[in-house]
Amino acid sequence: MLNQNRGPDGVSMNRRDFIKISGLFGLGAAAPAMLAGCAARPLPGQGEVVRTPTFCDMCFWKCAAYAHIENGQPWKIIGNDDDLHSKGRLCTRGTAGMGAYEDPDRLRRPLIRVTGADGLQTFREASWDEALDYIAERLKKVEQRHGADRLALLNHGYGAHHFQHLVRAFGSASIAEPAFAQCRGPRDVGFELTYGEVIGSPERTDMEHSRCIVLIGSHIGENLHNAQVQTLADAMRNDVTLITVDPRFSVPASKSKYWLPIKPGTDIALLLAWMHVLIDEGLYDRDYIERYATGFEQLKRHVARYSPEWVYLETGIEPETIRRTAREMAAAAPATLIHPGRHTTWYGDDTQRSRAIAILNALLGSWGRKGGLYNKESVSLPHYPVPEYPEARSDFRAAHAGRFPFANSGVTTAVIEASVGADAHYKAWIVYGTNLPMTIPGIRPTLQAAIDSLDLVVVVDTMPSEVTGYADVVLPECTYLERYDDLRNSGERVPSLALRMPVFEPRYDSKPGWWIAKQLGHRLGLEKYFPWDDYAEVIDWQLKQLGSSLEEMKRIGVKNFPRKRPLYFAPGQDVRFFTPSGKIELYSQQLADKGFDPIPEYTRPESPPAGYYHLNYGRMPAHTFGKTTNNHLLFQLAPENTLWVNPLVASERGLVNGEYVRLANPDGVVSNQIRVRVTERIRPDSVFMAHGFGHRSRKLRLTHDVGADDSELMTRLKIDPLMGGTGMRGNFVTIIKEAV
Ligand SMILES: Nc1nc2c(c(=O)[nH]1)N[C@H]1C(S)=C(S)[C@@H](COP(=O)(O)OP(=O)(O)OC[C@H]3O[C@@H](n4cnc5c(=O)[nH]c(N)nc54)[C@H](O)[C@@H]3O)O[C@H]1N2
Ligand SMILES: Nc1nc2c(c(=O)[nH]1)N[C@H]1C(S)=C(S)[C@@H](COP(=O)(O)OP(=O)(O)OC[C@H]3O[C@@H](n4cnc5c(=O)[nH]c(N)nc54)[C@H](O)[C@@H]3O)O[C@H]1N2
Ligand code: SF4
Ligand SMILES: [Mo]
Repeated sequence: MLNQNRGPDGVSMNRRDFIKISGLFGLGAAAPAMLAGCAARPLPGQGEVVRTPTFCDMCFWKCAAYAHIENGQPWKIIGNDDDLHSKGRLCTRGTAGMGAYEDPDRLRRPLIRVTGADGLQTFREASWDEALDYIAERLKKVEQRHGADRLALLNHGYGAHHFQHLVRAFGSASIAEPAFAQCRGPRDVGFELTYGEVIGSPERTDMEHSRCIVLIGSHIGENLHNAQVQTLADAMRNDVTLITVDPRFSVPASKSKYWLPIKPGTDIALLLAWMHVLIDEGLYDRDYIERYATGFEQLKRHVARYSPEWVYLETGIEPETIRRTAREMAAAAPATLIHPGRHTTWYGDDTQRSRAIAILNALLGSWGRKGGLYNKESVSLPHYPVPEYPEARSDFRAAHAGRFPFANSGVTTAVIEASVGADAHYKAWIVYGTNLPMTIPGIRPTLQAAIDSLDLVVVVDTMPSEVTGYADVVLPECTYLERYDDLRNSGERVPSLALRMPVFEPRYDSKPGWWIAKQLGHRLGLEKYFPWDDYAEVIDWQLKQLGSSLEEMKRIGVKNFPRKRPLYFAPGQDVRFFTPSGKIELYSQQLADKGFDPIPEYTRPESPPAGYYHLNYGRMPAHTFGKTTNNHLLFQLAPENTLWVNPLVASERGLVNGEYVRLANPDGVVSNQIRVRVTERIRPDSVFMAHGFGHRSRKLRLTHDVGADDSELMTRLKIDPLMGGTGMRGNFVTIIKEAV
């Protein structure tokens, strides 16, 4: 195997060169061919229509839906009216699900990396049997030589459950997903330290009943997580007082009573000043704090020095605005929600910022109260009986090497680092549904080094995303519209189950994740963990334990269940929180014991060097990261990202609306071209772009090289010492004008 890494002249090459060859999949060249399936169709709804329930996978919100096929052809996907989680509606991306199914650039057959006589590495197509045998043989070698715990799973998305099961059955507990270290980890750890519980997904925000909502970042409306948008709209219909803290005039900022265009990175100072005002003016919920919280006196002493006047100098937010907004929050409490956010890996002090948000909510008495953060509940769904997993010799903490004491989940970057070198802990990876090079900023050199060291890299994906170029074996999964997955059972207001089942037969030679995991399991001698022929049996068994059945769910798609516990605390109710003290911990002894600030402290962020701007990034409504940019339906709506530039910057640099520029960072990285959008909606010290563009994979023929990739420009990362989060916002860029 190692011989593959040497050229014919013995010159050492990268162990795995990134394979850029286009046209590997035996496709015709013309991308517009994809539209053929949609052409010349008679009026929709006239033919024979088949309606199949599913839940959406275009992002991670999982809205229940019905897919319609007419005369055997894809027609439309619409929301399921019985689904309280989506309120029966889909967003733009959800309705474009057929575009994922129809994408002609999809992975079609298993691929195995080979080195040609000329030393050039490429993929060759293989049968499933060959690809699976190849993987199983190498995994067995890893197990014999090093132990099963040396396999890591890097995963994202709902279908990953099948591979988590496989990896656990094999004997590894090293599982990491970008949803932790690149997304909501700091928030969930910050809230767990404070309340003993995470916020989780979907967020337990009771916005429809809120009378005051504070959004810090959280650009809901551009961030299109369905029910978040709808309940924010409900709140606005009810005349909620909306306060948005964002350096950019975001969509919710435009709907707000107060927009606080904060200096980037200074949010903790603002949060501490709000606490200062609430305590100083006696506006906090005294009864709630006395009953439920511990550490108030320490908090009071701590925030005394964060006066609005001092904080104004840091944040640029006028003292009077800080006071007035704090009073608005108090007037509406406890129906005041300081939104916990979701993508919270910003400046490296993110767990502490999330702690500050958690503490502010406590002062307002909003946790467990109507209009604040409700008690979430899921369905008690029995697990299909399989044997206990073997005890893994080590888990993901082996990768952390004593760092990140509050990481309750694998840190992707740490797992990747712990895979570099001959003595590395990890020897094999399965990568499922995550496009590591674009998802984890700053990782490319380490990723290449890890790939060079590992004995086996398997990538399971639907598309020829950049990550597939690093694999030894690429396994083509079919899309969510062609498979069963586990029932959706997320904790929220009303417990519910939703069904995902095949709408179509898998296209090409792609296969469902459950089938791939089972086939690998059998080859690894783990048959007893996969005692089903079809995953439908598992779902049917689970449903029957609850008095329902697959048969019923195929008709209704979603089933709502009664709650067993109240949604909110009763007045004066005794509550024991799952923290060490049993109370809401305003002061955290757990943090103090590990040498961290027990109450959040503010540290001044770095300012951009002369001629540089903060690199700000976020979502655009029409796309989910990089995974939908090649979808022809969404491409038509939003083909590229743009660079938001303040008019002052535009005039200083002679930039005009619509022209292409490049961005350069202080480490010499230069981006793809990106189109300028001149707008007052961004501060002059920052530029903004949506994440998910600038794909380098030539096999993504629509979106290849279109727009710029924020990840490439993020070479300076601030790692959260508490839990390993990748702080991405401390990066600066300058603008290079370019004649096109
Ligand atoms: N359409 C669409 N919707 C999505 C997704 C998608 O890909 N596409 N992804 C989903 C996922 S997984 C996530 S995690 C969420 C992420 O969505 P959010 O959790 O809303 O992301 P944030 O990073 O909080 O918000 C970005 C906002 O923060 C602002 N910002 C930048 N710097 C600062 C700062 O220093 N202080 C403050 N106060 N604000 C700042 C930016 O200007 C921008 O408006 O979106 C979800 N929704
Ligand atoms: N620079 C930068 N980095 C970020 C962010 C950012 O805003 N800027 N956001 C962060 C956040 S909040 C998050 S949550 C993460 C998201 O990180 P990822 O989940 O890695 O996001 P994507 O880039 O969309 O990659 C998804 C991959 O899954 C594949 N895929 C899609 N559907 C399926 C399927 O059904 N089965 C399989 N097997 N594969 C499938 C896609 O083809 C693609 O390769 O990124 C984080 N990283
Ligand atoms: S929010 Fe949109 S993309 Fe996400 S699951 Fe729901 S419909 Fe699909
Ligand atoms: Mo995320």
